[in-house]
Amino acid sequence: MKKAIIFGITGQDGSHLADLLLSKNYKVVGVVRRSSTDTTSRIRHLLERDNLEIVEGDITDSRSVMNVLIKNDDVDEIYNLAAQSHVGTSFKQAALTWDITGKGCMNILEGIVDAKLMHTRFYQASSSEMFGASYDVDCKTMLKYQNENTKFLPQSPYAISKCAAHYTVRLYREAYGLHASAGILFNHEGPRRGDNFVTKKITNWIVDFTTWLESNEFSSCEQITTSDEYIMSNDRSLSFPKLRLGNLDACRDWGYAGDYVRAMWLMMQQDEPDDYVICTGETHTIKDFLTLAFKFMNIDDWAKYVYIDPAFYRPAEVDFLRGDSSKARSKLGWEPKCNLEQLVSMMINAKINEKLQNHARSF
Ligand code: NDP
Ligand code: GDR
Repeated sequence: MKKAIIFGITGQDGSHLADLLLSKNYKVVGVVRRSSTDTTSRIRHLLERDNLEIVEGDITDSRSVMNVLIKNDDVDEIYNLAAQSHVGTSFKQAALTWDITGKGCMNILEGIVDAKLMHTRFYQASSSEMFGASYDVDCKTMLKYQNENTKFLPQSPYAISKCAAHYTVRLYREAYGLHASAGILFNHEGPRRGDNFVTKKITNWIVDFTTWLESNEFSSCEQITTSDEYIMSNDRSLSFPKLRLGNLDACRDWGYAGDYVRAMWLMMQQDEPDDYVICTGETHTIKDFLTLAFKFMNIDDWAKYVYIDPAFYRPAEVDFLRGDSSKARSKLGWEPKCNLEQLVSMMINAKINEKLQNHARSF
């Protein structure tokens, strides 16, 4: 039986990766940091599994990382998915982001070398944010894209930390001969996405708004009106806050998280370590995402329900991301299965089901 350690198992990707590895009969050790409240909601369905062990640890604390490695010196694969992963937050907590997202990776790699786990394979969660303001242009189609050869021009403390971790992986691979790979993953979402990322914010809001309309027996949008920041009944006795968002013009290459953890695992099965771009190859603006999501409510004019809040603008933005995953497709045989329409519908339906279950539990 293979053994894997997942740093970041309580996160979106960590939970999907745990599902995948357990389905492949791995023994999984999940590292969870101490918190005053429970953070295991995304892996609750796995907690009773015999092959899953949860241990306490924090990647900013090299001693705690070392303890996990020494106790599991028969580990085959280590996945570092732990990070302060919110780009906007990284501008407000830059040093913390550096400690976790940048130095945390080095703590694990140092631990692997010090504990002499030279047989162990290592995966680092690198990010398309590392490209920042940079892209290449296909001279035939004139389309912009990023692949493994595109230079990095990071636009946030998060992206700078990810670049540092990415270069550390390359250095430790070359200097110590480690089987260390980095997946340069473009945005990937799903029902388990954190609530303050833009796709989850939009899909959650749509379900909450629909519930508000239904609970007040508004059968059509003609029975409501809007003010600057609120949606209201025509007599103004009832109100619901508009969807508050920042920059709607940025382009992102969005895929489904469940597809992307398959790529992580495939990288770990290769004879040689390497870096791979993982993406769909399609790009859409936040406005496109809004159009698709509001279609679910049969609303065309989403702009009436959105309030642009400067608080959600970032000091620097990544305007355009569209990946080229040709290398992963040819070398790993990987391709995404879920398109953007399916992703939007999956996220909205999951939120509706979650609400229904919570409602049923309250009776
Ligand atoms: P999440 O924010 O959902 O999960 C982050 C995980 O890291 C959580 O389990 C969190 O624990 C854990 N963590 C944070 N700080 C520490 C720490 N000091 N010690 C140990 N664990 C810690 O991120 P995702 O699952 O979306 O992303 C996984 C990784 O992939 C991240 O590194 C992210 O930066 C990267 N990435 C993500 C992309 C995406 O689109 N999702 C795209 C490209 C890269 P807790 O539950 O306690 O907060
Ligand atoms: P991103 O994802 O920064 O690409 O990082 P996010 O969903 O936060 O932002 C995407 C784009 O939407 C714009 N935006 C808003 N974003 C948020 N969060 N909230 C808003 O209200 C809002 N309004 C507009 C943003 O400005 C941005 O342009 C994600 C994370 O998972 C990273 O960890 C990962 O590395 C990258 O994807 C690839």
